[in-house]
Amino acid sequence: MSITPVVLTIAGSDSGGGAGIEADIKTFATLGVHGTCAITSVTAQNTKGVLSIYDLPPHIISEQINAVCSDMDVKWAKTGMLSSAEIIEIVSKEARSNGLSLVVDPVMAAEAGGDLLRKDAIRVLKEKLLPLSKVITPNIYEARTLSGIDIKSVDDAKKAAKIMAESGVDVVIVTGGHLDASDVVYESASDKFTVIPGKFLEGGTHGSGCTYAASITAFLSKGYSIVEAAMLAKSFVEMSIVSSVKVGHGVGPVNQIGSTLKNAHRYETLHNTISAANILVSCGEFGKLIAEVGCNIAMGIPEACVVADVAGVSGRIVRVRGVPHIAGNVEFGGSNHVARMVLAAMRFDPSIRAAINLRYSEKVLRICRDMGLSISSFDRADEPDHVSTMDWGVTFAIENSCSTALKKVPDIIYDVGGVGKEPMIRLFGKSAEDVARKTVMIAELYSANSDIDLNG
Ligand code: PXL
Repeated sequence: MSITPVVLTIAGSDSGGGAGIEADIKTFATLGVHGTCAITSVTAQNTKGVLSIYDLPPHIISEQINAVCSDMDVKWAKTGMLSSAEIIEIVSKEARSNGLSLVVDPVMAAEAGGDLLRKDAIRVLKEKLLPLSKVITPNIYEARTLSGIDIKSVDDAKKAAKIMAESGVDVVIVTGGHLDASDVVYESASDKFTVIPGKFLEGGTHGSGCTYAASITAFLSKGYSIVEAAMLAKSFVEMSIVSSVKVGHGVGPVNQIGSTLKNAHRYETLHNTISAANILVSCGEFGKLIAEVGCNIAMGIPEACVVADVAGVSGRIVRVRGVPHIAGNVEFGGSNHVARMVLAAMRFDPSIRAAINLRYSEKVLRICRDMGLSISSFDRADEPDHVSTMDWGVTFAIENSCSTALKKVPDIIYDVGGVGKEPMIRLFGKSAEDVARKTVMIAELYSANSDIDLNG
């Protein structure tokens, strides 16, 4: 068993689940370290702002820190909201006595507004906590308060970092989310600056500062150097912003696990599609259902919105002397036509994530009907100019499949072709394996009922 680092966050709770302790613990879990916490204040908060704050008594904060540190081997800790001089004093004392290496996020205000640090506590923060800190991560407003420099450029951020380092902190990182998106890292021992460029991204930012400091703490606990940790933390925050969730009416919370989940979905989807392709080629009867243009089976990740989010067979499934063969590999972006059909179906029902195209015949349609599958169709003659046929055809067939406002994706959508266009049957389902299993049933019934062969 590998050793999981244990890290501690000493911070406030955000009832809205966006920032504070909640952001820190989600960050730690996503990055594979064990997160522990000492709660300093409870905030009643949502995406629109802070409604009220209740500070916990200092001895309870101290007992939480000692409970964790007396049992677990904690080296790195992170501080967030420390709202009063009294709290800063007790946290400084406990950090010192437990030998903690501190990453201090000098939190002063909430993203959506609301003071989180009393003005009279700033002096104590500078005098008691900063000298103990290994790393501090102020944004430009916090850096201005701590250094007296109004930051309008990277050069101003560098000047401010040097002034803040005079308090005894080893590394100052002025985060640039409110400037040009680049972070300035100042290592005081070597008097070295590193500027880490960034980009502004679409998405909610509530909790981005907490997530940044928590992720630096996690990376430092894993043994990365400070510049490596700062670069990794920056890209982690960027991914969390891109994946932010649309909840509430104010500033949307970042989503630390979004990108990890997307990767997990990609793995599951690829695996399912490979298994489906193998189910198909293990069925000899399936050869009879392969279209002239070949077949493809495709499946999208739950959040699919482009062809690259849909797995399919790069060279299609083809018939060689009557036997089905996988040509190419199952990969994301491997299918174009079937992927577009999947994307169109998912817009109506996100649970219908997979499809296959099959050789058209009246007999196959009849078997599908007898199996109780729902069927709809489109006519290429109705297709407007300058549209993707798959997108338009599937959308048309879904919209015309039932009269209710809530449209259901039919199991089967077919068209009888057009000039130079092969007629085709398309089967939809919740997963590629689901579609493959239904296809095998159709293929077996097709082979078993040669007497009702109309034109297939
Ligand atoms: O992002 C700073 C911050 C820290 N801690 C708590 C917060 C916030 C911002 O909203 O609520 C508890």
